[in-house]
Amino acid sequence: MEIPTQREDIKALQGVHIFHFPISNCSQRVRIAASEKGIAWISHIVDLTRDEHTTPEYLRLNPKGLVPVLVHDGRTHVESNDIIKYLDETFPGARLHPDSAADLAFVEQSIASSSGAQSAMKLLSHEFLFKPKALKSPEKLRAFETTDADPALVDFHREFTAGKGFSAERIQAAISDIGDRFCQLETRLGDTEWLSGPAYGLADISWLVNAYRLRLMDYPFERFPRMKSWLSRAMARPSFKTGIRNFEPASARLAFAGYTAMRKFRGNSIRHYSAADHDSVAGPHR
Ligand SMILES: N[C@@H](CCC(=O)N[C@@H](CS)C(=O)NCC(=O)O)C(=O)O
Repeated sequence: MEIPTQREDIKALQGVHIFHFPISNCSQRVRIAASEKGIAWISHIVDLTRDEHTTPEYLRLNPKGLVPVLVHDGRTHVESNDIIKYLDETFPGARLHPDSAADLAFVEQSIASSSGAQSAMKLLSHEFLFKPKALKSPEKLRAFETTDADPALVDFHREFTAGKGFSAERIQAAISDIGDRFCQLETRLGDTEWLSGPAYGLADISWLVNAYRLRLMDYPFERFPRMKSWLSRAMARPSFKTGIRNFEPASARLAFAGYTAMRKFRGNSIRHYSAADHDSVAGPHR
């Protein structure tokens, strides 16, 4: 989605510029698409851990205070799933959309589903991976609340910080949301090699970043065997390395693995919540 640009410095940018954060799933989506298309781009890191996405300057680039943002020849585009479609339509290189009308309809629908999954993905990521680092101190939260950031973004961090994580009900609802969407993708993979159709494409890119994120949390992929095998195949592509791995600090991977192992040991990992969701029994310990 293109949005008007007020910043003269942005209007002056030529070529492809991506404003992103290394481990943000939405940023990963755009980097993978750029890599699959063979697009050369200029990187602008927006450090979410330092709240660089809520500075007045950044909010003049994206009033929602979110990454990623694509600037192409001075024009600003937001919403990662729209950006990957834009890159596919605008640039030569590999075609990331299928030929058949039926496949195209599925691609559209599954990309919309991936966009719809973002609130659940964000909640689960903060709860099961980012919590040790992302909980804001009361002072940092107060400072965040006084920015002009989108009220929904402020509410999210307020709820996360106030509860030192999310309630069991909120976690369970997010897991069910993802489970429902995964069921549909699992069915699709019974008919086609890739989510996009016979060839890897936009639907795969859009979901890969979510599936990979869930894998880091030790999501029970054995319940979705086709998704599990699809994820391994998608991760074997060079664009996974250039779009995700190369931007993932080893320290972050270690921290995620350590936190995930600790929650598993304590009996309140995503696996425990998912089992409760699956069996409709009482939830895990908090
Ligand atoms: N619908 C947007 C969602 C973007 C989004 O949620 N970005 C996250 C990172 S993945 C963000 O900027 N979060 C900032 C925060 O939570 O403070 C898109 O697909 O681009």
